[in-house]
Amino acid sequence: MAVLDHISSQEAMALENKYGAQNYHPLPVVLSKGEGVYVWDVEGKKYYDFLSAYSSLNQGHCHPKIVQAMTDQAQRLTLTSRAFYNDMLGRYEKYATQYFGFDKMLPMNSGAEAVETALKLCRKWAYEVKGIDLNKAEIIVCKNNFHGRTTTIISFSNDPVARKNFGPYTDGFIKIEYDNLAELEAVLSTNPNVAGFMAEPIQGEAGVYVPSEGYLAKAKALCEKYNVLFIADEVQTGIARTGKLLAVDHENVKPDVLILGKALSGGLYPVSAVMADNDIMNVIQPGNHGSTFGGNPIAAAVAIAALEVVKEENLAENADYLGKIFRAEMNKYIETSSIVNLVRGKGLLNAIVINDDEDSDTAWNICLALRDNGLLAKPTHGNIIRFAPPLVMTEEQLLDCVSIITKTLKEFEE
Ligand code: IF1
Repeated sequence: MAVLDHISSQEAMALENKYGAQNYHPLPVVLSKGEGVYVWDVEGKKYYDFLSAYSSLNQGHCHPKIVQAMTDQAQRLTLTSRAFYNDMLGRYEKYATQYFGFDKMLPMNSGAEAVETALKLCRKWAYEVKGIDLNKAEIIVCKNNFHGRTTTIISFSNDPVARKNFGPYTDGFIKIEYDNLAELEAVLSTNPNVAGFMAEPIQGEAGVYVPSEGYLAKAKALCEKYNVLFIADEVQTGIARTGKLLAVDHENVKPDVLILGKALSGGLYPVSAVMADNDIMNVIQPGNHGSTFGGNPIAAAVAIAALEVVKEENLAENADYLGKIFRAEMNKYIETSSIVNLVRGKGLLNAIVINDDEDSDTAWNICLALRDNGLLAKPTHGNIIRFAPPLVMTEEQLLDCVSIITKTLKEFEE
């Protein structure tokens, strides 16, 4: 069998099970084509994509403008490394820093790499600008966080599956309750070695936890009061997903350090970035940090196109408008549902909580039934199902998805 001969779903899954590390438990569906809000499996069945690769495909699958930018660049210059300049990186950096309102950016590839970059930047700023004693810097993070899977990042995770048997762990992190300003101030007011506070503006993997109104603004104010950097991880909530360009925009908060990834490339290429103003970013000097592919010409071309699409197609406004319809329709269903307790979210980052134990397989079985009914989604933790369609969805398509979801949930009603 030639490597790229057509294969069935069963054959594709068998190959992954035999030759691939088993670091995931995917929903049993094998995709071979994506276009806009739709994906097709290898047998040709069509689905709505209601996960968007965890908010990476905000612009929809294979957006023609971004594909064109990628293929044009791929025939011109793909990679130079940072040993030399190229004609794309500076233009991308200018466009993206002005787009988000920062002096400088440090381009990376994955979200976790950008998080690691932000942590290193925060520590170096602490020693060279704030004046914290060397190797004493502490960074505050929130319990139930998800910031990636590197050894340092899982060192401050409280998810046993992400942490177990990966020690020894990286020091220098303090965990507090999410959405708890009193605890944040208690740590800030008693610990002079705090360099930064990093948080997701909405905790995605934890189950789409939207913090109290004003939490982000008050947290930023506390960071200013104690000369601590507020680091916003917008890898999942950014790029119009929650109904604003950034989730922090709902509270008009400018973080000291902004972390972006996923939909920064529209899901076509690994592109991430850290943004900050000069008084912070200028602590980084040649040789301090980087990556072979960081800021490569294809990443630059793809990210520019992906960001242009967000504005040209009013994706934030659309996410806000459709998100309100989605939650209103789901709340109508929940009034008479015995299987769903609540719906929560902002823009088109939402989740429903299933009326069953965390360790039950009801949410998983609901996602299998959704698949059979033509819609793909996946549980986050146990009894929570995240719903995050591409932001290019139309109202008609959204209402079609709502009817698929409610029809499927009714199959599980008592
Ligand atoms: C997987 C969920 C998990 C993120 C935030 C950094 C990163 C992520 C706020 C790291 C990545 C992805 C990872 C992906 C599934 C998804 C995810 F939260 F979105 F649902 F795992 F928890 N900050 N989130 O959400 O970015 O290195 O992955 O590019 O690991 O399967 P990355």
